[in-house]
Amino acid sequence: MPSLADRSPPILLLLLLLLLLLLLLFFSAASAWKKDEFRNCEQTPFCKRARGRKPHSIPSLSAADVSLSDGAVSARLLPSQPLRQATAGDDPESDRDPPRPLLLRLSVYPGGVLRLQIDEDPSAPRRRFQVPDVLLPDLDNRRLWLPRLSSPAAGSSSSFYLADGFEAVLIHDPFEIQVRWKGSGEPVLSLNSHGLFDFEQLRAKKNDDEDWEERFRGHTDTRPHGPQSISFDVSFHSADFVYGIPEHASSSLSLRPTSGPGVEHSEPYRLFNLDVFEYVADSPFGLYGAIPFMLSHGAGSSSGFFWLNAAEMQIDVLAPGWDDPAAPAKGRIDTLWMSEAGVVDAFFFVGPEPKDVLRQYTGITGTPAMPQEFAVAYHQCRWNYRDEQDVAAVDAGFDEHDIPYDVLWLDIEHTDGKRYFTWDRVLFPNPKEMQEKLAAKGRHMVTIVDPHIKRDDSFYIHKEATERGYYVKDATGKDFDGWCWAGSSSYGDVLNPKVREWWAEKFSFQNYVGSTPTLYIWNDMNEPSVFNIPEITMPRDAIHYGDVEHRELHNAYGYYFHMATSNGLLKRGNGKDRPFVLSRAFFAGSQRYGTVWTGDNSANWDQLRASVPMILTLGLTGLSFSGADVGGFFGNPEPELLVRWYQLGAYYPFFRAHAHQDTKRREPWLFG
Ligand code: NBV
Repeated sequence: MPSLADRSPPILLLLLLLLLLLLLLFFSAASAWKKDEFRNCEQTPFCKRARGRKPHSIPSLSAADVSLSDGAVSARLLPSQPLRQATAGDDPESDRDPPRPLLLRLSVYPGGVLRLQIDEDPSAPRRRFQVPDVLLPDLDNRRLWLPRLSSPAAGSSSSFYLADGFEAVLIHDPFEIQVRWKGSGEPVLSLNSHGLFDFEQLRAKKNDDEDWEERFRGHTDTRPHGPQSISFDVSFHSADFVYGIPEHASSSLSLRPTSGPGVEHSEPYRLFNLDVFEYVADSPFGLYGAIPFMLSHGAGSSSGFFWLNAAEMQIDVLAPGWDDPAAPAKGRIDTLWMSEAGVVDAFFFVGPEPKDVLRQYTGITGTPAMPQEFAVAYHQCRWNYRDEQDVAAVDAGFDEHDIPYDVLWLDIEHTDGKRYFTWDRVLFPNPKEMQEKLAAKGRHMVTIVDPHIKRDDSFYIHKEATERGYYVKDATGKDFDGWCWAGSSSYGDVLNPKVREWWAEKFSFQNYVGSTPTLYIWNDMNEPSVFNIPEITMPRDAIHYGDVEHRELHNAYGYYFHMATSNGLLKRGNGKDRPFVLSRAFFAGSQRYGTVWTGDNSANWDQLRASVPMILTLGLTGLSFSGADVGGFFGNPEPELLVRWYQLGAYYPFFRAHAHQDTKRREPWLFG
């Protein structure tokens, strides 16, 4: 019979294994980022399909009827050869009707900007969404009139003037766009050099059995208009690094490859505005904002590419050799851009210096709003300063300890039951006096105004929005009703200019009772965040103004909300007072409306580190006024971390300490 001693090693091993299991369980519960709550590329059919394609493996398109019209280049894109029959094993959605021609237009703007637009022809069953209000309103007037198109004798391409030293070329078959140095002919940027351009045209269902619905975590996206994605490759020539496309958390400023040799497994960079609980410090997963603008830099020059499209986007940075492992390209970075919907409205920026790329990008989307002087100083925030006594004590604490600060913030608990624009009457009975006391010392206050509106018939904002039909609709046409801080809530349809005007009015001193001229605004949860829907956001089949589907607009919802708020503050001050509005969600152009921050980070060293490339990336993509929560939002920083975070935060353009309501108080003097 084996003795106990003989049996003890397996028992010990078992105990050890059990311990390991418990530890694993503990750590997976402690790191709260719930990866499974968000779709990955494999679970996103348009992304999976586009990512699975090999270079030049899909039927190519060629440019026909290339001509100059109205000072721009126009052409039709047609299949190069008759379409092959869809073969068994192909993805079902490639079983398409013979395509209608696509309409292509190339136009030029001063300073080295080429614009490429590709859309369906007017016979398409529906108009695809083209994001309005992002490009500067005078852009059309600034377009250069192209006098001439040059074609070589064989007629295989057409080239035209782009900027001094640069030309643009449309190669006809298969169609490809190139931006080149004029003298040497060296390419700077190109699109479709690898034959990955694909445009799913809108069509009727083949038969009633065809299933267009998509399911994720128990929710069905009805997808009434079917597949409509667009994808293509973009190459940055003379490039050693690429940057940009916020927002994701990363320890690296340059974008690491996400596919190709040497990349084990990675998701593409995802641009889909999301409220991500306890995000991790290094991941290509999407966060609160999206700017589909990438910059390249190399020994020779810098260049940039921007795709104005607000639908979910996924972008791969391809490692050298992705196309041909035997001959990895040197000094060129290839990328793959994939979007669920919309049109091609893309801009190429020739550089050649980094500052030129920025000038070209902000030349079309706008430069940052000039901040208020107080806004570049130190801000003190916490979820939540409890009541007026708490506010007075914190304010006095700064004076007692001789620590400079300029702005005190109030989070959601200051309201009457999360009805924004109201005050909790017990905790904040005298909001005006409270602000005036701060103002007497030259200080300001910021209150939070989120986009979810409490569905409460006695709340006048809800009543007005309901009566006027100002809410986003669900797929059945009823006011969309989702769950957020206020409980059952609806969301203003800020794509509608009338709704934005109505919203802006809410900030007048008369409407926002208890507000004073030294009170400014914070927009949170504007991705928009909806707690009871998968991925914590609005369903893609919700309907906006002009029959636009939420999927087409998603990444710009927060932008419009920020815009409406910012315009509200402008109006309130009769245009004389510069607005200050902090927003969590953002899109290209948000720089014109105010400040952004990197959302709910955590009190650890990795997140302190990640804040630097995150903020620099925002700066590189036009949003120079940004910051991260000093101290870390979740968790309690040890004194050393907090001190270091203050030292770093002093150099953030936007410098605000902030903390979750479950954390210990951490006004700076509490740390000895
Ligand atoms: O309004 C409460 C918080 C706010 O403090 C934070 O800064 C936002 O990013 N808000 C998110 C909602 C709760 C997050 C757990």
